[in-house]
Amino acid sequence: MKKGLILLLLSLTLILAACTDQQPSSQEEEAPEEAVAEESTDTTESVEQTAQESDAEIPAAVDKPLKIAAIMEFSTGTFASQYVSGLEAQVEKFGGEVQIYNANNDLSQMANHLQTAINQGVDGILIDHGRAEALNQGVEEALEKGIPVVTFDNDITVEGVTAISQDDYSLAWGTLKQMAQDIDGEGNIVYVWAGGFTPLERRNVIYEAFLEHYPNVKEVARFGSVSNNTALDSQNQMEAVLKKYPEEGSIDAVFAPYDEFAKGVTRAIQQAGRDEIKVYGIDLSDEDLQIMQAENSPWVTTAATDPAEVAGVQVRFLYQKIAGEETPSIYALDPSVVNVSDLPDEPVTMADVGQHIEGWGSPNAARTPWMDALEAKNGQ
Ligand code: SR1
Repeated sequence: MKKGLILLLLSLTLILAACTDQQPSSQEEEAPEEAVAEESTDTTESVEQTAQESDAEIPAAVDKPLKIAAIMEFSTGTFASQYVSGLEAQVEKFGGEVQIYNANNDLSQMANHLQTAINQGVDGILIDHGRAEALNQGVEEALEKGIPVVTFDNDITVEGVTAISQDDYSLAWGTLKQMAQDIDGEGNIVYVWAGGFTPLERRNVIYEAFLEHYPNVKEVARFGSVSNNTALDSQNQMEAVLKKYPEEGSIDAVFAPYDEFAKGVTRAIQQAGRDEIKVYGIDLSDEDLQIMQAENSPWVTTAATDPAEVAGVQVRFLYQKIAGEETPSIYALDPSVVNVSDLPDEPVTMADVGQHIEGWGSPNAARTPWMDALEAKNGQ
């Protein structure tokens, strides 16, 4: 390993240790390097179980049609739609019913939805995005009333909650590392980002470290907003940047750490005929694959997990909690880096991306043997 890379990894470790938006870990007392490593390894081992006994005894608490509430900050974009499909598929396999509450980017509405779900006496609550300051109180109330909670992509730090993530630090580093190599450690880049969203805040920690490590990489423009049409907004904002930097070669790459950002900037670059600018994104969907695989697409790399799998893991942890099983405080899925150059010429979909990308997917995470029996009983 090169000396520079070792220094970067050391500085990333220090930054991660200081980062306050990470979920509390049961290994908090450990050295930071060990704690970070365990987030993606040891915890995985403890929760990944290959179901061998489909006739395992189903705990009585889950052996009935459960009512699950999914409290979402927003449901726009392909990541969110795949995530919702994943929630519905896993809950249905377990014979339950999930009600989706979409707050349309309004945190106080999200808190209201959480309250509604508690008042309705649901059996379990899933939270997607949102911020602790808006939701902590409701989460505490849910736990007091015996309703288990599993969160995804937020900074809630209430004891008893399992918080899952896509390991945003690895996502960001995976795609930025590829960018650094492609531009040979120097060049002008554009950064698309919006604050206030836990995964984007975490990805930004890595971006800041990346800039420090590569002093010859210069950020020439930054913009970003999350709205009901993030891709279109990003497209418009990128068009303005391209007008400001009209000469070929004045921009080398764009870091767009959310696929709705990446879709928008890719369209702006294509429409301006500036295909020399490469896009490095995060997330993956059928639509993203189509955009990335188009001829001469500027979007060359993305780092991602499968959103449907994220949802499946979250639902399974919730059912484990309802069944009275131990679940970890934190769990991070392992992302993969997807380079267009790794894909064949034929169109690839989410269903077969695993055939081309090593390590893609973790379908057995948070799976207990009785889950097979429960799925079989519900005809799945
Ligand atoms: C506005 S936050 C968008 C991110 O949430 C999920 O973590 C997806 O990865 C997406 O990039």
